[in-house]
Amino acid sequence: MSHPATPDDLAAPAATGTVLQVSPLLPALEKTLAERHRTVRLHELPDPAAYLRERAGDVVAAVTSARFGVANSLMGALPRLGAIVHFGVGYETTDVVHARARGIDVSNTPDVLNDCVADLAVGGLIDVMRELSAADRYVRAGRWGAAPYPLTSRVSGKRVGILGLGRIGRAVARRLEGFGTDIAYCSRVPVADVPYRHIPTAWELAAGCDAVVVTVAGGPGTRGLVSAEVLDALGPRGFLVNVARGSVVDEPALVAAVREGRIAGAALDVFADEPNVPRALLESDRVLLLPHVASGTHETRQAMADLVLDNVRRFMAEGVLLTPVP
Ligand code: 8YV
Repeated sequence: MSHPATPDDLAAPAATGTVLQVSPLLPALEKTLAERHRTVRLHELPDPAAYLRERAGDVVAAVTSARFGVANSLMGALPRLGAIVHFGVGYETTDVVHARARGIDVSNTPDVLNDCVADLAVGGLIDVMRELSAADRYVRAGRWGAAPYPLTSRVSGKRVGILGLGRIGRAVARRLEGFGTDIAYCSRVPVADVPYRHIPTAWELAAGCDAVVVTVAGGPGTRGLVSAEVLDALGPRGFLVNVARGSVVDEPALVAAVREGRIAGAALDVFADEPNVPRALLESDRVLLLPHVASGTHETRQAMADLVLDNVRRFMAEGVLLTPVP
């Protein structure tokens, strides 16, 4: 949240220079960033290449979103760049290894979005199992009078698998405990101090569950983790929820599984090529389609914006980031 300058704000900055805004951000965040720091919005410049030719040496920090990241070529063009600050918990769009090799630190906005993303994952699970959106369409289409709505799948007491038990996965699990579900999870190594069953592979997780909720981080390490085989293991009575990244699911395989009824349904907040959604999914009543809105509440986006500003402030004042990526 924007606040008046304090003596801390006015302390001599460790990094004097320009903050380069690489992608569009929330208007209020853009405004505060520009009020507090010398900021250049690269994507709004008529000739970004000319700016980089002439002023690249001014830039000490870059602010971007999880969607856009910072390309290696841009890092290469900014000789004094010391920090990349992401709006969003995901940062797979920035090559962190490459950044570190150039002495550039990277931050994201962890934790502040856990609750909203988990709320939406559970909401999506209930929607797709109880067919809330489909039943709503049924009423609106005037079909209620003709025939009662078909029966749906019970949520409470079901076996739910969580793919990736990080901060968001745990928040999902905590909520699902309230539904008396039997919770298992799949992660590379077992997580200490959780009462849930660890399952070593995504295939085994899917095979033993009624629904799988994907919360694992995106990036090359998880690309296609939910494969055709995993979807078949989930089976015609199984549901998929994805609030992570579209890349984690083999989307053509998912489309085929939905079309052929080889899974019961899916709640999807993320897609392989956003904002493009495969036609077969648009035409299916078995899927809930959301436009990447899991963190999209006033409260959470404000908290994410605040954390971006705090990271920039800390870097400009002390040369270190507040929430560096692990
Ligand atoms: C945002 C997200 O929609 O945090 C993330 O990684 O995917 C979402 O919270 C995204 O950051 C906006 O770019």
